[in-house]
Amino acid sequence: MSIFSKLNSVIDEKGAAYVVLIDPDRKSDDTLESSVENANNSGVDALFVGGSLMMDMKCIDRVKRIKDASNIPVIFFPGGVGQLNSHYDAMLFMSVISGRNPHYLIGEQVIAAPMVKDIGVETIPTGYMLMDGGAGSTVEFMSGTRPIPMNRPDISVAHALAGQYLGMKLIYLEAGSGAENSVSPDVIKAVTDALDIPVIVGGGIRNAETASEKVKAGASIVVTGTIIEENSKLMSEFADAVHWKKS
Ligand code: 1GP
Repeated sequence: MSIFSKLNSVIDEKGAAYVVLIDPDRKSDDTLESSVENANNSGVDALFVGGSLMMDMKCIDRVKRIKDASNIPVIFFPGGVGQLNSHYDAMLFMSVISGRNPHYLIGEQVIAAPMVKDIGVETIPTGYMLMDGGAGSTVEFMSGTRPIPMNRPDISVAHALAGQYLGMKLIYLEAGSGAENSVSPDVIKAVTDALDIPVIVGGGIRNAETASEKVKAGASIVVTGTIIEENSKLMSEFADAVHWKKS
């Protein structure tokens, strides 16, 4: 079964999937194995691995350590083609569709494509939409793109629909890591009402109540990163809040 099908079965069975983002940068070096073990035992459905900035050359080694410790899918969440390697179970093959920077719309993807074919990793076509989370995100700076204003659900819906019609299998609504404001329920509801494909929501989600608000508004996958770096014991609370369909 593909990783994408597995995610879809989780969404069907549990209402929504809970994903933890691990940044394979040096700041996570000492805690990698313990975070992954916590995720294995806390009802986390998958790990996203990636970050916008790598401050040393040990990314590949850390991804391998994550993969070795994990018994849930390890999915590449690319900050750039330089983080591609053969240790992932699948990758979000993303395009920053909220932006107008050709390099992040198609440039990085063209550089990556022959390597992706060589590695043979499963690709999940994903339309990535950067939303204005109020804090001026690293993604905004690194991608050289403007985020979509949070108070304009109509703009978000138009972008997300364009992604769906281009054949994307997932839409990612991203407020940016450490965002002051996570993606608003109004935007999530407008986008998920209009779309037939699952929507991922991440950025600035710091407690289980907020995670629950995202799934109630229509999110199919909720991602947390920063709060779990601060306190990995919260994973099971988040998993419980996101898995709203109880068997
Ligand atoms: C993943 O960028 C997010 O979409 C993670 O955001 O670090 O704020 O949880 P946080």
